Amino acid sequence: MSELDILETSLMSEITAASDEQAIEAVRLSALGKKGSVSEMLKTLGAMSAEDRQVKGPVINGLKNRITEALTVRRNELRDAAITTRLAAEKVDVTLPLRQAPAERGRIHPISQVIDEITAIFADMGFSIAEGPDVETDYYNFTALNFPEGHPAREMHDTFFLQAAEGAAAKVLRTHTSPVQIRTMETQKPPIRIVIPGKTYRMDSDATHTPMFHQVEGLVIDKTANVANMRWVLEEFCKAFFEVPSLKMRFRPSYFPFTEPSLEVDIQCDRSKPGEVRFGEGDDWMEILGCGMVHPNVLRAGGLDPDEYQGFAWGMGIDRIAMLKYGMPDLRAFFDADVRWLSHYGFRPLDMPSLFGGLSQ
Ligand code: 2U9
Repeated sequence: MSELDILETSLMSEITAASDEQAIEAVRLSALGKKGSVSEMLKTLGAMSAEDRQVKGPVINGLKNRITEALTVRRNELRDAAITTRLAAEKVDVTLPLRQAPAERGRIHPISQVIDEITAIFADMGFSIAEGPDVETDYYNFTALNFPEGHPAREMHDTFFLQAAEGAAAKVLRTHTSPVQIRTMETQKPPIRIVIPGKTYRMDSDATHTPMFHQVEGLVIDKTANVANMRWVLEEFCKAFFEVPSLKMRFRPSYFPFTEPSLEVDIQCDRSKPGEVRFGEGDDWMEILGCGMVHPNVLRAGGLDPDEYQGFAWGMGIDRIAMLKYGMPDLRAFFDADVRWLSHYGFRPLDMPSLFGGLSQ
């Protein structure tokens, strides 16, 4: 075997053995690079006689061409194999279900949902939403609302008092959202139509009371507001909220310092099935809210003349009506921050309640 044949055999077996594109490049450099074995042979042609060159030239060039061709074939094989392996590794199963986006996994707390439902109903009737501070002065929480100094109704509210600064009057955690109505009356000219959802605080804690709870109140003030208007607003609200076409209401006389007359409202319900309450049917009653005509002293405290303006107001506990509507048995679970409870009772974030799209879907 000639030197050339030995070299060719050895290079061909190196080409066959190359297992990736990097290895084939190494073989190419060792044969055809500047100092490669085949390149070195080609260089010997220059020093040969014309006759020798005529014989050896085609032989060495033939070797170079066969090696070049073999390198190209093997490089293409290796490139194709690499692509096939990569495609197999990066295969995507488009039939797999999508992972839920965070916005879909999250749930709206039932209290937030019920606040959204209530405000959607009143917004549809032309009311605005008003808000105010949780920490209030004694004046806005009591005095302006016709609770006289030392009046037993102040104790009725089991108020949380905050530590007073030197020489200053103690502030309170608001016991109702009513201070917001006084603040609104002070700054807005009637007609006023507002609803006020928010957190309220009373020193009370048992199976049916939590120290922080949620209320929604409403206020209408103009020159002609009357009990008949109030009755209509509350009846429309209850029908829309409990999603029933009709519903009987019963008004009973009551007492609140800030309204005169004051009334408590019951709605018709059916409690004949254990563990279930249905509204708008049956002949049982359930207390749902309190209301009344705004007391003249309260109008005066808000800067309005009771001979010119009159108004009505109402209030209800959000937590209780949320439990009634969605059948949640334990009030305290509302505030436990238990994700298992929330994923069961919570609402989908993009299903915003509206009167046209459905309140609770
Ligand atoms: C102003 C004038 C009048 C708000 C009212 C009620 C009746 C009422 C309770 C229901 C259950 C609170 O959560 S609860 O304990 N509220 O019955 N609230 S009238 O009357 C106002 C408020 C502000 C200036």
